[in-house]
Amino acid sequence: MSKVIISCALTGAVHTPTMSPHLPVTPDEIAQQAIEAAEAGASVLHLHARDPETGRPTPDPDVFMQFLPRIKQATDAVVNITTGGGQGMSLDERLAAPLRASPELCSLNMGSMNFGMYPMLERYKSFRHDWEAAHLEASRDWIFKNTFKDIELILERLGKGHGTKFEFECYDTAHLYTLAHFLDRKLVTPPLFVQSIFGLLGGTGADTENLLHARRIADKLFGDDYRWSVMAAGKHQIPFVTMGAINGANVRVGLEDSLYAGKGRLARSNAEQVRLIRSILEPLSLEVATPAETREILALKG
Ligand code: KMH
Ligand code: ZN
Repeated sequence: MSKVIISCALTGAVHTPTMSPHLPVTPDEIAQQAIEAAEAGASVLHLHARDPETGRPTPDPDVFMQFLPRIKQATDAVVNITTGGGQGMSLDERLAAPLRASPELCSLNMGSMNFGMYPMLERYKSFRHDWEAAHLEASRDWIFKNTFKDIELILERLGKGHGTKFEFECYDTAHLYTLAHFLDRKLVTPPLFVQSIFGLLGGTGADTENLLHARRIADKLFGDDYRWSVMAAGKHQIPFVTMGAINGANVRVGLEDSLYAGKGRLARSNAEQVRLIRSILEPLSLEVATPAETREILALKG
């Protein structure tokens, strides 16, 4: 059996500083936690940036550049920069940091969708920063825009232009068919790194049937031409990535996807979640891929 790639999504653009004191937001915190996550066994580090003062998601490439070189210098892990960015960011803004950094890997979201963060409002009485409640509330009327034209532009500018490969974010079976469309048109090159996402409001639900269905449809559409990975939101994270791994998937953890490391217990760091999933995978005889093995499995530019 092929080794399991552990991706770690460090901070994202969904959770806010009030929700956890352990969410890394400053460049120092992001660099430190990324390095620890790599030491714990994550061979892919998926990165967003935050305004250092307020913790608000930012697309500013200068902020990315405050932590990317430090991570690259201290680890051999594959850097994966978001092209999804965050709520309210234009496509040009979303692409600014990836185009500047020219990473081996970037996320690429395979369809436009609702992305519901507002239910989290009910869990908190007050917030440390003004932007936090507004950010969650605004998701009621936000469309996460990833049109065919947007996807093509990202493939053209980053894929063709920089040799970057992609973590194809598939929030539903429909997104697998969209990816197959781009494969038919030869705009993407195998092996495809397909990330199946479960449990986000607006995407497919965290039901085992959906996980198995995603696997069946991906097998049918891509055969040997894809490497599968699973991530799930909140309390579904560890159960779903474990089920995914047992069914042949790679795994993604990290505070972008869940703030927890057990029922009601906030993860103290991203590395804690990496260690947690490792402690589940290894007794199942699922070996963890090194960065070099990950580069080979995904055929990255290195
Ligand atoms: N936030 C996740 C559900 C991106 O950054 O482009 C997926 C993600 C998307 O990481
Ligand atoms: Zn992300």
